[in-house]
Formats: sequence, C-alpha cells, structure tokens
Amino acid sequence: MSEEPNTGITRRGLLCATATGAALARTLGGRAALMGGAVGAATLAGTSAARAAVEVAPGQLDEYYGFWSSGQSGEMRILGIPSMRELMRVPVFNTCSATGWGITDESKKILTEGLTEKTKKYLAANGLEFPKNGDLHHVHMSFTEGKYDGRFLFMNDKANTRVARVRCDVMKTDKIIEIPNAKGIHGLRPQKWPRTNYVFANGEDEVPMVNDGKILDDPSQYVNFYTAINADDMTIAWQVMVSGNLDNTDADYEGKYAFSTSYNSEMGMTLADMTAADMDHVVVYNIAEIEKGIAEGDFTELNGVKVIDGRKGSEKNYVRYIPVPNNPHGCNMAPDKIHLCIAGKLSPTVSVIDVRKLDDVFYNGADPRSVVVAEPELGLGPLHTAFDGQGNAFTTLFLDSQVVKWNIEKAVKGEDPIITKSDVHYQPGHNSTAEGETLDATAKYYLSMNKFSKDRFLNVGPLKPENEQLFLIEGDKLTLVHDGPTFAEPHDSILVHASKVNPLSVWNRNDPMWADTRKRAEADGIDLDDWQDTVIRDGNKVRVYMSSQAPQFALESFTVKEGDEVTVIVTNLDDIDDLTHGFTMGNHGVAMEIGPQATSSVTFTAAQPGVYWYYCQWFCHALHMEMRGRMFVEPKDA
Ligand code: RUQ
Ligand code: CUA
Ligand code: CA
Repeated sequence: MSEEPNTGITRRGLLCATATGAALARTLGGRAALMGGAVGAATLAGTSAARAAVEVAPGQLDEYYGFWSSGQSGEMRILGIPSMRELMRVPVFNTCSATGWGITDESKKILTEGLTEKTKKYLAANGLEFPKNGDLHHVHMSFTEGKYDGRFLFMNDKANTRVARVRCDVMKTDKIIEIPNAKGIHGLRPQKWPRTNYVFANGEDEVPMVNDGKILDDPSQYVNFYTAINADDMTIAWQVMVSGNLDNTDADYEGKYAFSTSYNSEMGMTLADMTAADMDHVVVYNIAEIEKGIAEGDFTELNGVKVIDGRKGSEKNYVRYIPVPNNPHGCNMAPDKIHLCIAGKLSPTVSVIDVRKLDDVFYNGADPRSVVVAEPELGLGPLHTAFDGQGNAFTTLFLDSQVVKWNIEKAVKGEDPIITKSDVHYQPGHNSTAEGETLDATAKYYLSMNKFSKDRFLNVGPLKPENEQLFLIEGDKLTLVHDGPTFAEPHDSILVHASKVNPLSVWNRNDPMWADTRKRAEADGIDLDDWQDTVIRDGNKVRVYMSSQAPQFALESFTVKEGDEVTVIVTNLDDIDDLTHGFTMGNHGVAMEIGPQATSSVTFTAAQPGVYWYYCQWFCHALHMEMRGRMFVEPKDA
C-alpha cells in the first residue's frame, strides 16, 4: 500500500497551501517550503513493555476518567484512561434516542428554560422547542483551590452560543443557558481559585453591540463579549465588551486574572483581513476591578446583562491588551501558577506571559509586552499546551504533526528549551496530560487529539474518524501505547483521577431532576414514593402514572382518545445497580431511559385510533422482551 493513496500531494501540503494561506507563508517565510515534504513513516506502536504498563486487563478499572468533548456531535463522552475505552456518552446539546434526552419532559425543560426570549420566539415560529444541534468544544471540571473537585463539568456550544453544566454525581446535564449578546461561545474555563465561582466563556464572533438588524455590514461598530457565569446557579454574572474577537480562555491560580486569545484583533471579516496584522493580542481581565465596576454601576445593561466596556481606548483598569504574534490560539495557564502559555498558531512560537508582572501593567503603566518573558520558537502551527507539573510543557504542532516537549524555565532564561519532539498521527489540536491544567498535574499520560487519522484505520468511506493517541511519558520519551478512532469531533479533554469522581449507582428518589414532575403528581393526588398506578384525565390531557419493576410495567394497558395530550410518568422501582428500564411508545417518536429509582416523564399527542404497543428498550431481564403493554387510542368522539 502506498503512503499517499490517490494523489501526489500530501494532506499536510494541501492544508498548508489552502487553510492558512498566504499569511502563513508570509509569517513562516522560507520554512513554509518544508511543509510540502512527504509525510514521515507511520508512527509504530510503542514497545510491548510500555503497552504492558498501560494495559487494563478485562475486569480491571482505569486509573483516570477522561472527559471528552464531541464537537459537532453535541454530547460529552467519558473514557477510561489508559485503556481509552469509551465508557459513556452524556447527551448535552444533542438529542439521544437511547436516553430520551430532548424527548422527555425533564430534559426538554433543561434544553429550553435557559434560552433567550428572542431565540424562543424564533424556534416557536419554526415549530421547534430547542436548537437541534450543538458544537461542544471544551469540557472542564469545577475547581477548588486549583484542583478538580468532582462537582460539575462545564462545556460550551459554539453553534448556538450556549453553556451547559453536567452534574458529576449522576453524569447528567442539569443546566443549559444561552449567553445573551455574545455570539459563538468558544473558549471556556472554570475559575481555578479560590474555587469555581465563575465559568468564563469567550464569544468568538463579532456582532453589533445591539444586534437587531439596524447595523449590518459595518464591522467598525462590531464588538465582542467575554462572559462570566455564576457556576453555582448558572446565571450570567457580567460581561465585558472587548475589541477584537475571542478564541480560547483560561484563568490564573490566584483568582485575580482571566485571559483570552484573539486571532482577529484586526476586526477583519475576510481571511486576508484576519491575518493582516503582524501582532494580535491576549486580553487580560482584572476580576476584582470588573466586580468593583459592576458594584459601582459603571455598566450598560444589555439584554438583562451588566456589560462593562473594556474596549481598546478605555482608560479603566478592567482590561489590558498584550500584543502577541499573529493569530494565536491556545491559552493555557501552567500549574507553576506563574506562566501563561499562548500558542502562536501562525507563528511558530509560544508566548510565555509571567502573570506576576500583570499588576505593573494595570497599575504602574508598564509596557504590556513586558509581561512576555519568553517567546521560544518551537515548531509549525502550535495550537495547545499541556503541563506535567514538573516545569515542562507539551505543545501540539498542527502543521508539523508533532508534539514538542519543552522546559518553561529554560525558555525564560533564553536557553534552548526543547527537550524532545515526537511524531503524532496526524495534525494534533488539543492535548492533555493527567490533571495537567491543575495543581495535581502528573507526568504520566500524554494524550494527543489528532484532527486526522490518515490511513491509520480501515477505510470507512469519505468521512474518516479522527485519531486520538495515548502516550506513556517515560522520562523525556513519549511512547505510543494506543491509537483510537473517534467520531465527530472531540476537541478537548481532561483526565481526572478516578478517586475524584464518585457518581451514584442508583438515583435518589427525590432528585431535583424530576422535581416538577413530582409537584405535578402531588397536584394529581399521587405520592411518587408510595406508588399508585393510575390514569388521570384532565380535559384532553391524560396523565398515566406507572411504575416499572423488571420485567413488568405496572400498567399492561391504558386507554386514551385520538389527539389527547398524553403524559406518561414512569418510576423505576428497582434499586439494583445497572437495572435501567426504558419506555418506548411505538410510532410516536417517544423513548426514554428510567434509571434505578428514577422517575421520567414524556408528553406526546395520541395518534390515530388503534392499538399501540409500548415497550422497555433497555435490556433488563430474561423477560425483557415481554416487558410491554398496549395503549388503546379511541376515536375522538367515541
Ligand atoms: S479549539 S484545536 Cu475549539 Cu479548543 Cu483548539
Ligand atoms: Cu425493563 Cu427491559
Ligand atoms: Ca490576526
């Protein structure tokens, strides 16, 4: 088999020539010529000793949880590390046929209640309840004093400008909010210190401050919004209006500053314009000053949000702009609590910012560039940086299809910081080390999230999987121990030690997830804890309360009329680990998961008269197939 099927042009050469264009060639000068070269031989799997070191034998448990974004699939995924086994998919911005996410009353409430009025109106006019898609890039866990605390996971939806929260006790989404004013929420990170009071979210796309159609093609009037969300109740705390767009974000280990990269300080609307300037910038947010400004009333209220003006030219102490080379991307705070690493993307450099120097920029008029204490040249297309907790950094090199391990202190001293470069397969975006974005960063595993798999797996047609590679960190060496194809399109991941994540196996009967359903039951005279199986008619609304216990639904049939609004409320009385039931109503587009001790409900309109079978769709018992019943639909005026 040839290395490069079908074409003499390598994908690497192609991307270089098209995606990043002339600007890249300009920035990189003569080095661009290097990129047209042939791709190196495929990375071979590591030594059998290294593979044995990470083997998780059947029946054994993994050492780390991996929490994965899924890009345009809209869900969150949970993997075991180092086995790379996919353990679970948690629906967030997508709908899910297995769990009924987007179908059940409980999930629809979460998917709709946090939308803006404007969006609700648009959706209603188009017969929709919530956006049909999501683009989930960044999953990050809540922190307490710089370490993961196992409470929540937060994540963004770039496509519909939303932020979601997943409860780690049950691994279900419990809040989704649309962010007003901003467009295209991309970078997202929780505050690290003293705890995650805020979740920070970058709006990537520039829009008019009041985006109501009066201003259209006049970019001089566009702005961008940085949002702080109150993590405990998922409300908007404040926003800062900034100049230039926003890409990735991170926060420091002192609770003083947060940061965003901007690849479009030019406020350009075309590729040529967005890459025109030699320098873009990092925006630094001064959290205490912003809070003070809000408290003192120095804000504009826009769509119910308090917005601070931090645009260039503002004299206040809310924001500073640090110039960095053209079109930066990754924004990663090192666990040494000192160095913020800004990946250059079009520039082959990483800009290292010493956050201790920021006070001087804010309060003593120091030159913003004075905080950049190193800018080592590391390779082509640096995108993201992960840390090992020992002063070293791993930066992905998209164009070189490599990861470079380098030493931060050496870079600051002006010495050659590069320790090793390792090939990855192929074109890496994000990377992760074990708890590398926390004070518990550990030099053990290195994960490369590669945007292309390129000949690494059996051909599955024109749409290929991505490739994620796990390496064992052995001293200065990275040894490849696993290749794993993934479906569209994980961007980011975190590795969290298993001891910090302790989900329940059985739901608590009074979980807030079905608090509304419980209230409605009480109004119907039903106590969900002292189960009664009954059908309540309320005009053309019918509520069917039934329990389930393997292998039976308490009601073997119920009767409704054509066009009735039927709500089926099922409580799973089984309290055994792993005993999930389901409820699927045939030919009604209705399915839901009911975990042990959970209550779920679903509302639908009864179809044309006839007999319809419902069944349990989660295999629960030897007589699982028999776990079914009939809905009789009578004609309207019978
Ligand atoms: S971004 S590949 Cu959406 Cu996290 Cu950098
Ligand atoms: Cu209950 Cu299958
Ligand atoms: Ca730019």
